[in-house]
Amino acid sequence: MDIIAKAIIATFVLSACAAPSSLPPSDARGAAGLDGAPRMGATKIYNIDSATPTAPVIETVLTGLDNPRGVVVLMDGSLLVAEAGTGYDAVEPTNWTGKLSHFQDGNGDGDFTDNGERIDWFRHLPTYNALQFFATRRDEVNGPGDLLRHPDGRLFLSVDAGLDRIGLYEISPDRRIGRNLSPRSNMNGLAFSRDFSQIYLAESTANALSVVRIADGAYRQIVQFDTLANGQQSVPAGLAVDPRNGDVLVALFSGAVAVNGEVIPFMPGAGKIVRVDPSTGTVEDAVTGLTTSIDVAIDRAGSIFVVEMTSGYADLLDRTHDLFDPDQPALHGGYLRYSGRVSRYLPGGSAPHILADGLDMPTNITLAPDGAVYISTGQGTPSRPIPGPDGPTRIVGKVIRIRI
Ligand SMILES: [Ca+2]
Ligand SMILES: [Ca+2]
Ligand SMILES: [Ca+2]
Repeated sequence: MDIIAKAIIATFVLSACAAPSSLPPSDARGAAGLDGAPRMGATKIYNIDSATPTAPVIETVLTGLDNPRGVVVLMDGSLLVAEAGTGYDAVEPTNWTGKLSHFQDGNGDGDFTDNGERIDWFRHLPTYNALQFFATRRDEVNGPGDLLRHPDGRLFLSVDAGLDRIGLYEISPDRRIGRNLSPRSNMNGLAFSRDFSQIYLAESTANALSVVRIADGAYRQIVQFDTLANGQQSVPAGLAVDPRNGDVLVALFSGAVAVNGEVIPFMPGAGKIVRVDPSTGTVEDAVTGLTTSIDVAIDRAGSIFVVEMTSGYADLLDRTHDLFDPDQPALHGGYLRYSGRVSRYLPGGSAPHILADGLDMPTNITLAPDGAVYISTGQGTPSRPIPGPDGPTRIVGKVIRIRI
């Protein structure tokens, strides 16, 4: 059994909020995309930046995964990918399905899906579904989460294994799981400080931004975020460090909110990206009006990339819903499927460029050394029937690459 299996312990992020009541889907971003087409549909590509001669190219480089989350792109172009697993919380740890794997494009065809291109480092990390643990009424899988690679070769992986079983694990280059640097509130987003001596933590349940020193594990909370405009919790979910000045950008997902006496999972438009000075804890808005903003990235020029997981909520589930029954009706399962998107905000405050729309529940963004953007998609119980853009389909975890 993995050391991690014995040691891990926590609570869930996005389910830090109360169980919402059943309501129809809503979409504050409107019923149509920028091209006037329905928001829910096949992945669409926009080119609304007149200075960019070509549209972004979107490719699926990995498919068939179980809740891909953190992605690290190595200098040779290979990928390290954390998967939160299927969410099936088996009694026997050897049946756990959280994973950390290395993918190499052995045949050079641009994807990582061919025979021999996957090497599993850890195949039995913890996994669970928040629907069953916390009666969130949403299909939300947790387990291995965000992933960082230090220049010295060490990996740092956050793991949420449910109720008081959380960790930020150090993994040596020869694949040994070592110290737990932060057995605290679940950490859905990680980022190194610019000198790689510290790791910033988006503590979703605690609504806090914190930092841990790698050398000795010293922990400091930088700021606990205020509630948002409608009184809901902020639910920090992802973060990134501005390479120009060391500020920390934090994606606030936003939590449940009561409207006219009814609790809804989130208020569309209430999510935002905030900029935090880590030395003072000062917080200011960077991008507002977002819906379920789940991750953020920033490049050396100061362009901010934002991932919004969904545009609305739909088909809340009973706690007893059998997520693993392949004959269940196609239900969204709490969040409107195929309505996530990735946007880029250039420095200077002009309108965002929508790089990809109609994505199925994206969760993580990684900027590669060559400027490509990798997005993890397909949050939820793998193979569960869901409504798709062309009729009923099933949940599939993928990593897509966007070349701008
Ligand atoms: Ca290949
Ligand atoms: Ca291939
Ligand atoms: Ca992330």
